[in-house]
Amino acid sequence: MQPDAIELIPQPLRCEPLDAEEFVLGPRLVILVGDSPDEMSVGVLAGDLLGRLTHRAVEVRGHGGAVRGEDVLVLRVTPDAQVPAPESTPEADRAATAAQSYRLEVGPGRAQVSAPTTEGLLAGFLTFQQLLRPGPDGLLRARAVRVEDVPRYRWRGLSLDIARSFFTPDEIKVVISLMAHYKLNMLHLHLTDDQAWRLETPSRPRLVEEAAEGAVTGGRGGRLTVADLRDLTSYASARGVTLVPEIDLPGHVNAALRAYPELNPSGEAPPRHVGLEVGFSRLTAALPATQGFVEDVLTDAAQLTAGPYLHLGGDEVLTMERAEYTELIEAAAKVVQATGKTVVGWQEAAGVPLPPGAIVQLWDTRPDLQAVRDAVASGARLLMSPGSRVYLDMKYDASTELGLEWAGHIELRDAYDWEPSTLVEGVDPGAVIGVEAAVWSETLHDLDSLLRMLLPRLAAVAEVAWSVPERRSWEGFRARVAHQPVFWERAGFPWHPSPQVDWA
Ligand code: TNX
Repeated sequence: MQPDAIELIPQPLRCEPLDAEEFVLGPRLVILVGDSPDEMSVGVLAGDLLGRLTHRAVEVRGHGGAVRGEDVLVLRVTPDAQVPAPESTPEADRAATAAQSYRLEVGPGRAQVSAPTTEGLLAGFLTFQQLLRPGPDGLLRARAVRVEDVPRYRWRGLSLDIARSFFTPDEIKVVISLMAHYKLNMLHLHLTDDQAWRLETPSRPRLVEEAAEGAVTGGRGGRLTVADLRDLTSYASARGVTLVPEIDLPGHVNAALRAYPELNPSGEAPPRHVGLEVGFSRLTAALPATQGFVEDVLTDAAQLTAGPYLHLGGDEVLTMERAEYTELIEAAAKVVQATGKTVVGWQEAAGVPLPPGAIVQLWDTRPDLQAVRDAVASGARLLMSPGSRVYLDMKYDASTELGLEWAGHIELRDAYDWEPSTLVEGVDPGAVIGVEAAVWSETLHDLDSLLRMLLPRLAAVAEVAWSVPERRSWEGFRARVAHQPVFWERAGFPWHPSPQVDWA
C-alpha cells in the first residue's frame, strides 16, 4: 500500500497500515489517561473534541483500566515513546522537535497515543482524529495503523494581521483550532500598524483609547484587552500553540504617532491612515519621547504573553537613513533582550547587530540577501516566510475575489512545492528554525474571507514545515488533501476548491 493512501496531513515520518480491523468510535468509548494533571487536560480536550464528533459525552478516566466491552483511547506520556529527530532537522532543534514526537497505534477496540510530552500527546491525538471517517453505519472509524512521527522543524507558524482589520478573540480561537488540526504551533499576532493599535498596553493607555478603532477602509476596528490575551494564551497553549506578539517598529507606527503626538517631530498627531500604502510612518531616534515609548510598549507586550519570543517588526521603513534605523532597532532589541525574550524581526533587521540567537524572518526573496547571510553567519536563525509561497493573502489566481497580488498568485501547488532549507543560497540549512505562513488583512475583513484564503493552502504550508523532504511529494499531497474538506465542512469553513486537486 502506498503511504499516501492514508490520508494524513501533515504526512508523518512513518506510517504503516496494520492488518487488523478498524477502531470504531461506538457508544462505549472511554478515554484513559495517565495520572498527571497535564495528561488529564489533554484527555479532557480529546474528550471534548470526540464528544462533539459523536454528539455524546465521552468519559475521561484516570488510571484504573477499561471495563470489558469498552472501546478505549489511551493517552499516555512516557519518556521512552520519544521518536528521534530526523537528519534534516537542524542540530540545534533536535531535542525540541523530539519532545513533540509521538507514537500512535490503532486497532480494533483500542487506540493508543504515547509521547514524551503533552505537546507530543496532543499531536498524536490530532493524528488519530484525522483518521476518523464515517462508515456506512454512520459511526466514525479509524483504520488500523502504526504511526511514528516527529516534526522536521520546531517553528511551524502562521502570522495573522489583526491590525489592518480586526479579528475578535473568538475568531482567533477558530484560527488556533485550525492551526492545531495541522500541527502548526506558533501564532504570530501582528498587533500594531499604521491603521490601528490593537493591544491594550497598560503603560500607554492612549494607544487603544485613540487608535484601536481605526482600520483599513472597509475593515473592522477593535482591540484585545489584557484579559483577552490571557484567555487566548491559555486556549492556544491547551492546543499546543504559542503566541508570538509583534509590535511593529520603527515603521508602521502611524497609529502610535496619533496616540502620542510627542513621538512626532512636529509635536502634532498625523491624520488617520485607512489606505494600503506602507513605509511612510516612522519613529524618530532623536526625539526624547521615543526611547521611553519603545521600552514601555515592548516591556508590556513581553509581560502580557507567556511564550519565549517577541517580534519587534522592523519591516518596510522607507523614509529613514540606515544609521537611524540601526540605532532604533538595536535599542528595541536590547529592550526585548532585557525582558528575557528572544528577538524576532523581519528580514530588514538582519543588517543590525542583534542579540545572540535572534530570529530573522525572511519574506522577500527579491532583494540582495547578503545581510541575511551575514546575520546567519553571526548566529541568527532564519524563519522562512517567502511572500511568493506562503503569503496567504495573495490571490490564488486572477479570478480570486479578495486578496493582493504583489507577490504573485499563489495556487495550492505554489504553497506546497518548495524547500525551506535551500531557499536562500549560501545559508547553512541548519540555521533554518522553521516556516511561517502569513495572512495580511488589508482585503480580508471577516472570518469567512480569511478562511477561504487559508484553506487549502494552510494545510500545504503545514506539511512543508512538519514533514521531511523524503516524505513529501506534490502528487502525494494532492491525493491526501482531496479528503480534507470533510473536516472543513463539518466546521462550516469556506474553502477554495483549487482546480489542481480532484476533490473527493
Ligand atoms: C508586506 S511582509 C508587508 C505588510 C503587508 C503585506 C501585504 C511585510 C513584512 N510587510 O505590511 O501587509 O506585504 O501582503
